[in-house]
Amino acid sequence: MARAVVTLILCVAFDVTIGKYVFITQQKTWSEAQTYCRTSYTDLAYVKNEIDFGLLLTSSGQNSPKGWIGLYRDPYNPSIWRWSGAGLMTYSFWGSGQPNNYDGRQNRVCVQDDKTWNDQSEDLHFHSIASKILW
Ligand SMILES: [Ca+2]
Repeated sequence: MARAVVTLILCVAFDVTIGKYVFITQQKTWSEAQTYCRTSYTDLAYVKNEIDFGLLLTSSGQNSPKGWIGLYRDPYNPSIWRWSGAGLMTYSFWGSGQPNNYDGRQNRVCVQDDKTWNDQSEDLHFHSIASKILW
């Protein structure tokens, strides 16, 4: 009986669809946004492919969902980008000339008005987009 329960729990845990994004209107730093998204939803937005990014772009119900996503520069290897809670970057949509690490302080990623990605300083305040895991 116990084994059946464990098996059932494992099956449920792997039956996860990440496809829902939530636009957070309150402006926060990247770290504040990460904490908020982890508390209220699942995490800052994770984008695994173009389909995900298309869903994200419609998350705000507006034309331009400018805000933080969960992508950050690896502190030990500046050429590597990681998703908050979701591993290495496998898809990106950088804007022209980005990521440029302007002033050597841009280690977090924000969706810009033109719907492309830009590395930004983590202490700036922007809207953000959360991922919400659907069961
Ligand atoms: Ca930049």
